[in-house]
Formats: sequence, C-alpha cells, structure tokens
Amino acid sequence: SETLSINKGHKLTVKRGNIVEEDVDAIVNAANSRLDHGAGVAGALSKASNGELQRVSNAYIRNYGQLQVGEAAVTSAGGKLKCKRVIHAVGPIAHEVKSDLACSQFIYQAITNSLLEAEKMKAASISFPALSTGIYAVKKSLAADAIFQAILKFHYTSSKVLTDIRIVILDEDTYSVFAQHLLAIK
Ligand code: AR6
Repeated sequence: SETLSINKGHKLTVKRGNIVEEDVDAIVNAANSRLDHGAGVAGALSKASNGELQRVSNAYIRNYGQLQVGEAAVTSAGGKLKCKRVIHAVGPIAHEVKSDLACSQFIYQAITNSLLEAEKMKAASISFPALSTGIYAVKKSLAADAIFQAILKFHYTSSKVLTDIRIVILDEDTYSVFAQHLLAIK
C-alpha cells in the first residue's frame, strides 16, 4: 500500500484489499440512486452484512426517497460488518454523463458529501472504494484525480477528527492507477 502523510498524524492510504473487511468507523459504499445493492462493492457489502444492509437501505428509500448522483446517505451497517455505519455514495455512470468535467464534478461531490457525513458522525477512520470505476465505467485516472482532489480539499478546510482516510481497491489494475496518482501528489 501507499500512504501519504497529509500533516501531523493524518494519513491518506491507497491499499489493495476487500473493502468489506475494513475495520474502520465508516465504510463508503459505491451505491446507486435506489440503494439497490446488486453487484460490485455494494453487492459484497450487502452479502457480508447478511442482507441487513439491503433491509436498512430499503427503509431509508421508503422514508426519504431516492438519491441524486453526487449525494451520500448514511445507514447503519447492520451488525455483521466491522464498521457501525455505511455511507452510500452515488457516483456518475460514464455513458449517462455529457463530459469528463461533469463526471469528475459528480465524483468530487459524492466524495465531499461522504466526508461531510463522516465528520457529522465524528468518524476517525473511513474507507472509500474507487467510486464509479467498476460497473459505472468511469476512466480510472479521471476518478482517481477527482477523489484525491476532494479528499485533500476537505482535509485542508475541515477535518480534525478524521485522521485515517483509506482508498481500498480489490483489483490490481485500478489499484496501480490510484497508487501512481498518490505517488504523483507526494
Ligand atoms: N472491495 C474493494 N474494491 C472492490 C470490491 C471490493 N469488494 N468489489 C469491486 N471493487 P463498483 P461503481 C472495485 O462496480 O462503478 C453496483 O451494482 C471495482 O473493481 O462496485 O460505482 C451498485 O449497486 C472498481 O474498481 O462501483 C451500483 O449499481 C470499484 O471497486 C453500481 O454497481 C468500484 O466498482 C456502482 O458502480
């Protein structure tokens, strides 16, 4: 894994692994607007929670309605996952967005909104997936740029409690793109 020390005691890490196994205060899910956790990160989280994450997500949708692209919503994790809460972030679908700029803005928003939710719940640690780079097919390099921009911007303007930010990626290709980007920031 690659780690960047943002400042005293604050770190940003890109690591290879299954996000489901993360022992952090909050895990961010790569969700869709309906919080319908079929495949990818969402499917894996839902399965690991024994279906509990889908049940609480259905309740969320009944109460508050669907999410927009770029939004983030918090639910409990259900008890089986190591984290207490899941932050559902909705990234853009590559072929539904007009331009690369719009795509990166939606990712930036989704990550920023997730960080704001993490701050509200006073999370000290959080694990993000490589949002939109799987089923949603956004260019890995574009997604990496937007995700790092959002995290660094947030860090310089707010975070006091949130000291451990991780990006956890299952596949080798996506991991190497994100690790290269982090090295470039260093
Ligand atoms: N741990 C870490 N990374 C993973 C894992 C895992 N368990 N599984 C996949 N990845 P995706 P999206 C990587 O498709 O593109 C779902 O059906 C994967 O290789 O999970 O935002 C939702 O319900 C890729 O690099 O998210 C939505 O409908 C990255 O995580 C839709 O997919 C994100 O892939 C969201 O698509």
